[in-house]
Amino acid sequence: MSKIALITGASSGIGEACAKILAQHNYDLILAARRLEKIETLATELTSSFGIKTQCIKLDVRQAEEVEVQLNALADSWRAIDVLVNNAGLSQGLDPIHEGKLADWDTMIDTNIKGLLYVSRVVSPWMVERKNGHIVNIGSIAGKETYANGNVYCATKHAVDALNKAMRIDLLPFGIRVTGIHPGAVETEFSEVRFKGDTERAKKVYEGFEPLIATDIAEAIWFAISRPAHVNINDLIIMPTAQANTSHLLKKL
Ligand code: NDP
Ligand code: 8X3
Repeated sequence: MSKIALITGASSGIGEACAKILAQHNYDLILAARRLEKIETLATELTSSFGIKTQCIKLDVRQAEEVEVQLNALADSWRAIDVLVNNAGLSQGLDPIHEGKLADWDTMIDTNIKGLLYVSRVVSPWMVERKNGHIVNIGSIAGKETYANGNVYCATKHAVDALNKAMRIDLLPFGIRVTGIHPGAVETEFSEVRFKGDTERAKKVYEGFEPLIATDIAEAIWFAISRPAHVNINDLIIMPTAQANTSHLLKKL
């Protein structure tokens, strides 16, 4: 029987790359994101290339009730989720704390922390009942360090890091594995979203060095979930070779 994975934020970047790698390994996939047409296109491609089954859910992880209703609408056979990848997340703005925009702060907190919690609150009891499952939380190097003007984004990813550790304790009696994946700079739609569609500014973030690509992170996720059942990868920090930490990035411009 094929395994089942639920990936949030599967419409681009790391989530999309993760869907592709799991499909190659014969996972049936529940793909969730706000941009339904994107995940539907991806699902069609993966179904025809790999013969897997897919479910697409138009989901805004910030909406607690929507998360509960949409996920609970899954048929019993789809609730047997083996892997949950809590990937949906974003940054908004890059302002010093005294100039930060409340709306940006709310969006990041609601998506990166509360969204991850809402999804986990529905899915983890299904794993507990089956005494089986693996939760992969996408944190960030921003969850291990802070950097200038990263303030609230860093705080949300520090929260993910804390939740990752806390989930591992609470879910220990049920044999559920919990892994934190913490990337440095990955070239995705991330900077375009952070700079609200300013593509020129976003492009500059990745100029002068070789950033990670989404597949680099998807491969690390696959490594973690494909370990034997007695092995848990607690935490992986994955950086471009050109990036030592959040403030030391070697650019050759
Ligand atoms: P992308 O912008 O390419 O992808 C983000 C994904 O999150 C999209 O699929 C988007 O889907 C989804 N998403 C955003 N908000 C919501 C929401 N409210 N409800 C549901 N889905 C949502 O960026 P990445 O692939 O880079 O980001 C994936 C994760 O990796 C994030 O958690 C990010 O913080 C983290 N990360 C990224 C790094 C980077 O340098 N790129 C480095 C470290 C961590 P849609 O818009 O369709 O809803
Ligand atoms: C994304 C990486 O350094 O822009 O989480 O915060 S960083």
